[in-house]
Amino acid sequence: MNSARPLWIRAGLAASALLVGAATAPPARANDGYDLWLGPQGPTAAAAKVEVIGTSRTLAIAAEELRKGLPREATPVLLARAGEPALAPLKLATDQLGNEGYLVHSVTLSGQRLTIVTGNTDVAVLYGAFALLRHARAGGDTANLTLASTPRIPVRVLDHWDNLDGSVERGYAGQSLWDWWTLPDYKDPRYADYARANASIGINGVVLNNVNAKADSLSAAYIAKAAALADVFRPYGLRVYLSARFSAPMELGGLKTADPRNPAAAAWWQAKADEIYRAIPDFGGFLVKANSEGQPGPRDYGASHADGANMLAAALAPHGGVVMWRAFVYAETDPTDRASQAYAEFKPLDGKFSSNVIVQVKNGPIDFQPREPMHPLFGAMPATRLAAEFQVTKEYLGFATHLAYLGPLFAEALDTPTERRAGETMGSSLAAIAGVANVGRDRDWSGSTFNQANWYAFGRLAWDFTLDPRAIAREWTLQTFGLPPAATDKIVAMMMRSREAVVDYTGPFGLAHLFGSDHHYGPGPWIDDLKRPEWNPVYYHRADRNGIGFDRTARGSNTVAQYAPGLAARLARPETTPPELLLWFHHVPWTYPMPGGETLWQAMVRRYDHGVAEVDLLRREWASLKPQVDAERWTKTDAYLGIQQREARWWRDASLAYWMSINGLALPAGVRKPDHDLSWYKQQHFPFAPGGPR
Ligand code: GCW
Repeated sequence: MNSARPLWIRAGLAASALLVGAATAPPARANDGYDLWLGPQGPTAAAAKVEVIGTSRTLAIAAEELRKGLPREATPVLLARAGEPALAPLKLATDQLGNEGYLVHSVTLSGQRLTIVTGNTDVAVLYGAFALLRHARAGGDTANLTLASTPRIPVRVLDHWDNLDGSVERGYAGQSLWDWWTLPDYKDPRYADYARANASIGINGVVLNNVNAKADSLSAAYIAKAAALADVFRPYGLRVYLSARFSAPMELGGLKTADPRNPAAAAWWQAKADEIYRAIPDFGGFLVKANSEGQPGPRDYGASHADGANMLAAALAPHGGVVMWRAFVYAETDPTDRASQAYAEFKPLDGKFSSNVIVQVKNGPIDFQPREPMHPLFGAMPATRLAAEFQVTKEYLGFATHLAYLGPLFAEALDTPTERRAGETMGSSLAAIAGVANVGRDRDWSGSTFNQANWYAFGRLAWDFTLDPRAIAREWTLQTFGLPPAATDKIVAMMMRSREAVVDYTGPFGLAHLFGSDHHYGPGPWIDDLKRPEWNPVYYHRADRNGIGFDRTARGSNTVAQYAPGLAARLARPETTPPELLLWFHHVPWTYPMPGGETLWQAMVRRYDHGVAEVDLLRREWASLKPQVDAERWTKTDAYLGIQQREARWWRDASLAYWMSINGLALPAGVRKPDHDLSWYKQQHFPFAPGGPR
C-alpha cells in the first residue's frame, strides 16, 4: 500500500481491505471518541523522523506528537527554538511571532530536505507541531509548506464550572474531570490528555472551578490540589486560574468584612496571592463573579466593581497575574431592562480598572442564547481591557444531545463590527477570550462526538477569530473521522446548518430565554411565576393578543441607545433591524410584514417547521454515513439525533400551542397541529435534568 497517500485514502483502503476480509487487515477498533481530533494513538501509529534541538519537556512532547502522528514517510522534521544557532543560517522570519506564534517551514539544510518547526518559546514550537499535524491529517502536503500564525488574543481560557463535590454546573459530559478528592496525590493520566487537547488548539489557560465559587477552593488544601494540576498542565502551556469568592476573607480568614476599601481585606488577598504563587509560580489569576445571581461582591459595601477588581488586581500584580472580572450583573431590584444593566453598571467605570484587570463580558447581553446580538459593552470601554465569554457547553442549545455546531455562533459574534471605531470588531477589541467548558469525565470528553467540535472550534477561533467556521468544521471532520471527500462534505454541511436549526425550533427572529425554569431543558414560554421578573420567559417575549417582542427602542427600554450611534439608529427601526433579531429589539404585531411577504406569524410557523425538518434531514444524512463511520460513534450520534428529532418537535409544538393561546390565530393551511394541547406541555416536569445549579 502506498503510505504516502493522504490519510483519508489510506483509511478508505484499510476499510475496503476489511470488507473483503483480508487476513492481514488489523481488527476494527471501536472508537469511543477518547482520541478527539488527535487521531489514533498506539502501536499502529507511524514513527516519522523527528529531531529536536533542546531538552525541555515541552519540546519532548512536541517531538513525540510528531513521531506518533505524522506518516512515517513524511519529510524529516527538526524542532528548535528560533534562537538556536543551528537555525541561524536559514534566516527564518521569526521576529514577528511573539511568544506563542509558530513557523513551520520547508527548507534544505546541508543538502537535506527538512521541515523546520520553530517559534520563540518551547510552547510556540509545540503549537507549531500541532499545526503541522493538523495540516498533515487534513491531507496537506508536508514536503513544501509554510505555516505561520500568531494568536490574535493573548489570553485564551476555558472556564470550568466545576464544583468541588465533582458536579459540573451546566455540565452535560459527566462529572468533573478533576478528582479533587484524590488530588494532589493521584494525577489521573487524563489530566495530561486534557492539556494536550487544549495545546493542540492553542488554549493557554484553564479556570478550574465554578464562578459560583466556594471559598474552600482558596484553602491551603485546595491550592495544593490546583498546584498538582498546574504541574501536569505546565509543559503544555496551560496556566491555571481559580474562581475566587469575594467573601473568602470572611469565610476563610475570619474577617468581619470583605469590603475592598478595608485594609485587612486587601491584606488578606495579598497574603492569599503570595501563598498561591508559592505553590503555582505561573498562576494565571482570579476569575470573579461578584454581585451577580446572589454572589457576594463589592456592591454589598457600596463599593464599585472597579474597587473590588482593583483590590484583587493589586494582590496579583507583583506576581504578574490578572483578574477576570465578570460583567454578568443584573438585579431584581433594578426595574430596567436586564439586557441594559451590565452596560449601565460598567460603562461609567471605563478607565477606572487597574491594568491587570480584564472585564469579562458574555457575547450577548442576556445569557448564551441560541442567538443574541453583540453585547453593547464591546467597543464601549476603550480604556478597559475586555474579554469575551462564550458558552461551549450548550445550556440553551439542547445540552449534550442536540447537534449544534457553534463555530458559526462564535464567528458571528466575533465578526460583529462594534461601529465605535473604524474596522473594530468584537473580536479585535479583546484582551482575552473565555469559553465555558463542555468537558467532563465521559469517555468522549464532551458528551458527544459533535460536541468535541465545539471545543475545537472555540480554541481555533480564540487563536484566530478571522478563521472561517466552515473551514474549521472541515479540518475537524477530516481529523476526527478521516473520511473521503464526499462524506467529509456531508458532515461539514450537517454541522453548518445545525445551529440555525436550533434557533428555528427554540425561538426564531430574536426570541430568547423561553426555556424551562432552572434546568433550561425544553420549552417554557408560558412561565410567569418565578421570583425575579427577568427569570420568567414572559419577561422576554412580551407576547399579547396583538403582538410579540421586547421593545428596546426609545418607546420601550431604549437599550438600543447603548450601541454605537449608527448601529443604534438602525436597530431603532424594525425595517432596518436584521430579521434574525427583530423580536429582540421590537414589539411588533403578529401581522407585521416580513421581508418575504409573509406575516410575522406565518413566518414564525414556517421557521419552527423548518427547524424540525432540518433535524430530520440531519438524521437522514447521518443514516447515509453508517457504512463509513465506526459503529460506536455512529450509533451514539444516531441515537442523539433521534432525541433531537423528538425534542425539536416538542419545542415546535409546545411553542406554537402557546403562541396560539395568546394570539388566537389559526395555523396556516396545511400546517401540522401540535401533537398535544397546551396543558399537556405545561405539565411536563424534569426533576433530574442534568447540569442544574447546586
Ligand atoms: O448561564 C447562567 C447559568 C448559571 C450560571 C450563570 C453565570 C454559573 O444558568 O448556571 O452560573 O449564567 O454565567 O454566572
